[in-house]
Amino acid sequence: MHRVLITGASGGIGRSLRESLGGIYPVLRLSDRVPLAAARDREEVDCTDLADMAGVERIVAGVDGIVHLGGISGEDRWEAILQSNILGTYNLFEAACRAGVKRIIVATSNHAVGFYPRDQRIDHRVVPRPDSRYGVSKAFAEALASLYADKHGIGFLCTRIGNFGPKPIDKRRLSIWISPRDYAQLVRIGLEHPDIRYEIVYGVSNNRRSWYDNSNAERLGYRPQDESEPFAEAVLAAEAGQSHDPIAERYQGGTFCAAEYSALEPPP
Ligand code: 15L
Repeated sequence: MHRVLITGASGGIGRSLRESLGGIYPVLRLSDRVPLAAARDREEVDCTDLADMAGVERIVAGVDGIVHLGGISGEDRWEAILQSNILGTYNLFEAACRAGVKRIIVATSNHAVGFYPRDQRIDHRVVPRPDSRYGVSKAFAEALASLYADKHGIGFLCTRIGNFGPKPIDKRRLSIWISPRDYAQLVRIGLEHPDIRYEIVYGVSNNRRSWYDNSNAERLGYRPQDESEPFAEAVLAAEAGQSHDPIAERYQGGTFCAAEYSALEPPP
């Protein structure tokens, strides 16, 4: 890997990877639709909207691997999701294919499978159960990655990220938290592992309360360094006595499941 492109580089995960991957790969190309901090040594910076194919063709030129974080990172209007997450991801994979990019790490999300109940442990083989239009766009990204892997031979690591941050912020996040250094480790596996064709893994730390069987990530060499349990007592104490929406409580996607919910019977 000589030149690695990060899309969505101005977001929280992008800023963190800018630090942790800088110095590992000879050139980091950073792109976002909003302006980024000026390029430092061994960096290239570009301002591009992924919905603009000409701009996307420009940012993928000469790139060996991509970390695709770009797009809307939560629920939104369909029109916005369509432009940023659906069209933007299509443009990126198509342009990357034409440019001969070999590896793409996809930031998908726990919300691609958010309607699985919390009492069910799921692995990378379950069918998607999106909990939102946003979750549908992540399931779309996973399906599109599968197409470009099978038909065009690009290697994809789809990381279903739980919740990225310095520490878990509530009870639900105790089950899905991932620390910055654990996510950086997963991204490096995606870029450097010699045998990746199409893989789905969960982007979570070593959490005792996890809802995921992440054996596929372990098989690829992932050894998370962090866990949520040391934060549990403080997190649970802060939430004590709070009432929760029953749909949000029942399913892994939490409030994403409860938002706009109108079914008469809760799904299984
Ligand atoms: C996500 O996919 C979002 O990008 C992030 O903002 C959080 O909402 C996270 O999921 C979560 O489920 O906590």
